[in-house]
Amino acid sequence: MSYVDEVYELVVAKNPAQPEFHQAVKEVLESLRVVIEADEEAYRKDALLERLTVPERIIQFRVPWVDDKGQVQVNNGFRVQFNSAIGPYKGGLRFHPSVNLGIIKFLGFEQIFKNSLTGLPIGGGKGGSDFDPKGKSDREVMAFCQSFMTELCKHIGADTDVPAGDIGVGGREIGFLFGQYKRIRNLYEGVLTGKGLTYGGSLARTEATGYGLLYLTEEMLKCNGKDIAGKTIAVSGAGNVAIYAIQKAQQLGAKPVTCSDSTGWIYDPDGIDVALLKEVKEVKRARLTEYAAARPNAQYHEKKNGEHGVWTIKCDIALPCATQNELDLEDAKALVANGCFAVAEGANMPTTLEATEYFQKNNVLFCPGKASNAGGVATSALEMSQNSERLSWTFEEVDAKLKGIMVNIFHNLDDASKKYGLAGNYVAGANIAGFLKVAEAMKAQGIV
Ligand code: NDP
Ligand code: 2IT
Repeated sequence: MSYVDEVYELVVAKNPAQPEFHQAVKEVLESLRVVIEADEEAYRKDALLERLTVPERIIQFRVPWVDDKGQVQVNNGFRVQFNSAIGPYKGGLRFHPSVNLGIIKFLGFEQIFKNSLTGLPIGGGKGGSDFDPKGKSDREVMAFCQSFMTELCKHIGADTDVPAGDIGVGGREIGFLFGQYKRIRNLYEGVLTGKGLTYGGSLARTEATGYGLLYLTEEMLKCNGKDIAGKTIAVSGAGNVAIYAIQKAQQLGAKPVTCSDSTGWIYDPDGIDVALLKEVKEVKRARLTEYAAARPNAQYHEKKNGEHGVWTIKCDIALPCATQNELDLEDAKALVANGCFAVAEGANMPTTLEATEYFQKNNVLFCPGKASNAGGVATSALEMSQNSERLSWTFEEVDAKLKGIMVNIFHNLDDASKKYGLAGNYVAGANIAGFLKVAEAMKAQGIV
């Protein structure tokens, strides 16, 4: 059996009931086949792939907190420190009821390659909890965050592991987490990114993932003889990534016409009203029904099981920005039938493996999240640089660096795909380019 297949079987056997982790590993290993098989014995002797797929450290802990009724609640907390070959662990925290160890491992594994692609010195990690911030008071969120950080602070630090936001973790949560870290450790350091601007945050970090997604999409289109201006875009999600993707798409002359949340979705044929969307989601933390109520031409659809939501709308470009496996084979078929020619992932692994294959077979330009959503973590690394030099850069400086990084990422994966005879396969290009740097660093550092 080939080394790649052997390691994949081992991962499945040793990590039972973690389907998202298996899926992420499968995608990466399939892409690496051409690289590994060219030098299989050396990789096997070093157990490079086994070391790559086993996290350096997993921290799992109890998070007890008291709700507004005086009831004690208990959640599970996780931090997976996956790979520190090229820098301190770096990656977000996700607070969502679906969070379990397998999901955090899939996200941490993806983060290794994403962070490598940014060209910046950051290793891969991820964490989170099955805590649901929805419907909780600010005091409850604070109580949870303080309890979560009381344990997490023993394992992180500006040069060790630097968490940030992800689903359910935004500016409010980062503030509470930072306050508790500083209080317990008595250290004012850049231990978290996505901080508020008054206490060490970077301008443009809030916008970075969505803006970066559009910078990369624009470059991918340009290199394939297409222009983003005038294109209709279907976007899913209505959170941090989706909102700023919609905003930048509009600035580039495109027309995003959809968004969605966990309970329903919007089709707004006039184009999404970003100011209204921000008011509903960022300020009121309300449902999209409030968006529809304020926009007479917008249609609101309740989310139903097995229904294909935003992907049934005719569009040129699709940007999935909500969550993993939200775009399946049926959705891919509907998009292709409607003339969609490009897909770039804002979320982490939103497209199933079958859907990805379908896009590739049908010549849809497809960019995987580990490349197209890397603008968030890249700007987090820029926040770390600013914290280290105790200076703040202007919005324009950070935004220009972000754009340069995204354009560079696209060319790196495009070049890697061509070098290995897989031109146009940006999934393979991203995985190979991300892997080579990490593998080189791991080899140089010996068996650790
Ligand atoms: P937010 O919490 O800000 O927003 C998430 C959005 O997706 C919300 O609209 C939410 O709905 C919706 N959503 C979440 N879970 C589901 C679900 N199971 N079904 C349907 N809709 C769902 O998170 P982000 O925007 O930060 O993250 C979105 C994606 O982007 C994630 O995959 C994340 O890992 C990825 N990502 C985020 C980065 C960042 O910097 N924030 C960087 C790179 C990737 P509702 O409003 O109802 O909660
Ligand atoms: O998935 C991701 O890249 C993030 N949630 C952002 C991580 C970070 O450290 O900014």
